[in-house]
Amino acid sequence: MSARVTELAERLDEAARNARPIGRLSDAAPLDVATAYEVQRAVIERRRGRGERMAGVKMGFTSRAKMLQMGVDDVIWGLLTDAMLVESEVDTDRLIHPRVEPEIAFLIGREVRSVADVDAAVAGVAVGFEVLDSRYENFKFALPDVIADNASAAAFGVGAWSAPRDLANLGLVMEIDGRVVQTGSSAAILGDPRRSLRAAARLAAEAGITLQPGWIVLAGAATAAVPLPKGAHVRVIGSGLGSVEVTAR
Ligand code: OOG
Ligand code: MG
Repeated sequence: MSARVTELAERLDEAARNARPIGRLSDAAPLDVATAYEVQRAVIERRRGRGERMAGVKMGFTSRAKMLQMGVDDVIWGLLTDAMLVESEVDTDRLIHPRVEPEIAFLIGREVRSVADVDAAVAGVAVGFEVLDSRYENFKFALPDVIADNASAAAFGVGAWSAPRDLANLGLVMEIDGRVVQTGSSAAILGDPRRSLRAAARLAAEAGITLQPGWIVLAGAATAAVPLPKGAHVRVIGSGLGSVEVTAR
């Protein structure tokens, strides 16, 4: 690992740990996508060094709504650890400027040996949410910045798992304090969230990462993300998939 990758990973990791944003890396010096993914891996290695364990992967910018919101037009991915998985509460004091978005989640049931194998390896599907927290000032970044910043991953949660089923066109609703703030369809996620799952398997294979039993794959938000103020109660409902709730503390 180059000294630059180490240094950038340290800056991003410290920004997250102290909940203090930093300037965009790409403003200071050009950053290419490959180096950005090295930084992302180095950030995760630091977290693993503190005892966190890999819990899955997340896809980003798999819908037009997200690409338009953030001004980025490439699918990316990030890595999830067990420390990011929350049950009913998320602690926003530890975050900079959190946002929440609806997700479709896949549960991996057995080791994924190839991209062609990933559909059959799915043990469950669920509706989920993701709490994003860009480590960059004003939540503004270029593509390599957000890749290095682990695709803004901060926290996530999933509802009850259902048996694998067709997800091509599910209605998704996100409420905050009982008011609908976003509605969308799973079709917004690359036409079908399973395409996102396959993309995750492909990216994992390219990165030399094997999707493991018990890991979760977040397919990406079907809608734009919304700010998550302290005290907010969020509910995401997926038609036929039930719901998941979280309160921001
Ligand atoms: C990057 C994360 C994108 C998604 O579901 O598309 C993402 C961001 O919007 O800050 O998680
Ligand atoms: Mg997301």
